[in-house]
Amino acid sequence: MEIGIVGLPGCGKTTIFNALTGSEAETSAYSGSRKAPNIAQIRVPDERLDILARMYRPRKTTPAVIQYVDIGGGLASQEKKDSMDEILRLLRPADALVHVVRCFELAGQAPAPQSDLDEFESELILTDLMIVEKRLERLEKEVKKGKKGDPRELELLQKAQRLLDAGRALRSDREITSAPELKGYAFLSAKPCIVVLNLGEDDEPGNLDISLPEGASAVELKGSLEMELAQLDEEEAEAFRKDMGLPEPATYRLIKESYKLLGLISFFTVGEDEVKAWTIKKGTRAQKAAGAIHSDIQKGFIRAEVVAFDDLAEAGSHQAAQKAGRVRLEGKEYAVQDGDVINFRFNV
Ligand SMILES: Nc1nc2c(ncn2[C@@H]2O[C@H](COP(=O)(O)OP(=O)(O)O)[C@@H](O)[C@H]2O)c(=O)[nH]1
Ligand SMILES: [Mg+2]
Repeated sequence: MEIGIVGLPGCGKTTIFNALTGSEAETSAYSGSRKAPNIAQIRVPDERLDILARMYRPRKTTPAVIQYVDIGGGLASQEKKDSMDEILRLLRPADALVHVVRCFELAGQAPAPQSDLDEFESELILTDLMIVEKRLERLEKEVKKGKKGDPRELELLQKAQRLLDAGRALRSDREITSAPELKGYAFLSAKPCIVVLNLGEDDEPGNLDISLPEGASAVELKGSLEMELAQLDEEEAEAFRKDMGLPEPATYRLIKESYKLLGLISFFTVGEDEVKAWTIKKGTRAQKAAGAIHSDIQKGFIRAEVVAFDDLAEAGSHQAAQKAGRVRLEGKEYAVQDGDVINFRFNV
């Protein structure tokens, strides 16, 4: 899973990137010249994985990972065409966007979160509209030349154009976001979006009255503070957090929110070799989930031996869970639940 960090220059993208990943990428109040994108992977924090690791003492514990990309720069209206292509190329693979909004004073400039938010949202919409219009033009020319094309694609693009023209993001239109015909376009406004309200150190959370874009959710963070904490070593950071009465890094909320927004869940595989978290879409069937591990397991699927994490943790061991009748055998159509600990039985 990959998440692109976007927002107006100076909103704190690189700061949030550092806070999330513990990196030390250079932040700047003057983001005139664009630098190479910052890319880093983080381990998805999950207490359940830690508990399983304590139970099984495996040689290796592997968490789910999320990749964050901080691309810098703006979008359509502020950038030359080639840099826009570059931004699109970098953002295209992203599964979701984190849209950072400045809520702190920067170099004497008072924050204007609502108008910044709206401005950047319009950038996303405008960028998509440009892509749609270019494509529709091409299709029309092709039709004139006698080529048929895909009528469904045309219909969907026309619908997208209507929405975008009306200033609406594509993300809340299910028909558009789920259409296989449009997947290749990777429309920015169709990606799930989390708004990060980047607060100053002294701001009280919960005081902003912001109307969010359609289909987006919001998380408040103190970017600079979280970045400093993320750059400390674990013990120091913990001591600081205790002092300030912060239960966990605020970035955890953002990561959890990303999971929820993307409709993702985790299941686990356990053993002496490895305890591992796997990321799948909610509702995935057992046989398909097996494919996340290996295509052979999916192909040769026989049964899934399943125990819910809570049952396993309560029983204390797999054996005890089995005795208590908590271990079930499920078939290929079973919808895997968040926290399932699974042993797949399969033929090779
Ligand atoms: N006071 C305060 N300053 C911040 C915060 N986040 C970023 N900044 C400052 O704002 C400027 C721009 O931040 P940066 O992360 O480089 O923004 P970017 O252009 O979106 O990548 C830098 O000078 C940061 O130190 C914050 O939460 N509080
Ligand atoms: Mg930056």
